[in-house]
Amino acid sequence: MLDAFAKVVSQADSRGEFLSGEQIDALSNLVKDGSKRLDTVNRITSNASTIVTNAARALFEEQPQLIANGGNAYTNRRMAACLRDMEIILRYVTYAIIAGDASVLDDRCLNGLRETYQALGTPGSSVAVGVQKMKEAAIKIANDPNGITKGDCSQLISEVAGYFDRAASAVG
Ligand code: PEB
Repeated sequence: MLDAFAKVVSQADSRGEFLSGEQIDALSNLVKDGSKRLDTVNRITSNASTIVTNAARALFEEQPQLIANGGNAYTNRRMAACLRDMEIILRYVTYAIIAGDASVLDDRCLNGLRETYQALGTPGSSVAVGVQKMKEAAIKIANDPNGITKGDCSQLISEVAGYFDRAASAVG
């Protein structure tokens, strides 16, 4: 598990080199825009249960067979497992955002997840749709201009979108 700083150190060390100017510049920008990152994680984290619940509701509206008798989210136990899975994925996405690096998401959440769903008979493509819905909601919340210093967050938001896309394509 790496963060943006540890990653650069590990890359440089594997070549036995000092950090390059570009690497230092990139980290310097990351520090400069650090409050945007912290605010984004704070907003997504404080709205996690809303994000998960609304995404699940929208998923079940689009794919009602999941909650029909015999569906993959039918019974309280499976519904709870489904909501829990979405929450786990969202939690690891927030870790990746704060770390500025996808490795925590890859190593601790996505690695082997497709195979787990295959073994369980859970449709990964439906999980992917749920993740995309969480992405839309999370970005809307992160981009809300109310109550926050306004600034250009486009780069950070596309990084955030990338972590959700990564999670969706790991299972979909
Ligand atoms: C992954 N999910 C499930 C299980 C595991 C995971 C390991 C089996 C064990 C259990 O039930 O607890 N666990 C989860 C995860 C990590 C982890 C992401 C990462 C670190 O440790 N069912 C649907 C939807 C979808 C869904 C499409 C969007 O219809 C999920 C939610 N996951 C779902 C369901 C089960 C499950 C288990 C329903 C229960 C499957 C079953 O027992 O039939």
